[in-house]
Amino acid sequence: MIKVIASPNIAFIKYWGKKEFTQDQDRNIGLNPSLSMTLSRAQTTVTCRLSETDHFLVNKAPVKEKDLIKLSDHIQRIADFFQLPRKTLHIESSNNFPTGTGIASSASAYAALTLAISACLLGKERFIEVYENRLSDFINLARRGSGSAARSLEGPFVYWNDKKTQVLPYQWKLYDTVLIFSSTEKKVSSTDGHKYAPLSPLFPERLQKLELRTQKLIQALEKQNLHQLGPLLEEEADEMHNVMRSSTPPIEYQSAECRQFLSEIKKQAQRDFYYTLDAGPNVHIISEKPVVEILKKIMKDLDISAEIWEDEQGYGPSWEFTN
Ligand code: 2P0
Repeated sequence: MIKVIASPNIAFIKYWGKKEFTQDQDRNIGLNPSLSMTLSRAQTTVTCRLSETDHFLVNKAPVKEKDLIKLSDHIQRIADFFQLPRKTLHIESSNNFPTGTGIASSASAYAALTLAISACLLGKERFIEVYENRLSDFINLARRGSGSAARSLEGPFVYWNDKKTQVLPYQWKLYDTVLIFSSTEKKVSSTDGHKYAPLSPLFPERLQKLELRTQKLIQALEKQNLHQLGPLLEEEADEMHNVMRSSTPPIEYQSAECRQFLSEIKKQAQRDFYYTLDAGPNVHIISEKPVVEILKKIMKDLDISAEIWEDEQGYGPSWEFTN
């Protein structure tokens, strides 16, 4: 049996809008390069072993129909890639963080699932050989399961362009404090959102601007300059949400409380924390020091509340074989 632990990542430059594809190997490639920070405290744990029949559990419950099809396809994809027979597997996946809440569970899930399924099909020796020499094979397989998973196999700062990822050579301890304003599942899935994004009139201009924004953001990471990084994070998150709002059909992921919180912190001229957002109403606050007490005070003054998840940068998955 193998046990794999992987963490989600928070995108600083977003993957929102993907290339059309005809072959599965070209699935889930962004229309622009993206860049993220891998987290560490939020974790998906996947165990996998050979079994007489397929048996899949997510957070201790049988997997839902649509996820079952996706997972079965992923096992077949991995078997095909390594030219191995598709075996039946017992897989259990669980998250230590609230699922479907804007902490990207599909990234950590498909990063962990890809490694765990591959280990079961390949066997220990071949798995280690591929992991050490051709990690990009696993990264590309994870990406075909869910695009953002390509950025969760390494850390902390991962640049993803087309079929390649690159870990940026910078060490900078950053916190991500997530304000979970809503834990209900989003009405429009990310996969549908990606399809609608290029239909926004803002999208062509966004693609033009992104290269410069990404360069500046990389410079900020290199210099460890939070006040250079922060405004770029916020510009990028706002732009993605404006693309969502103006796509066809339009999508509004932010809630009233989320907007209230954002407009309050935008008023503050001097701050040592900055926001970014995923495809949801929850706010990710990036800082160099813990800021949870400051955030609680702001929410108290606004008379709003949120569940808080405190996270920080991480270095990618860990795994162990057990008997
Ligand atoms: C990102 N998101 O870069 C962006 C920002 C959400 C907002 O990647 O269809 O779950 O599985 O490839 O990876 C969410 O999209 O979509 C996402 P699929 P995924 O993190």
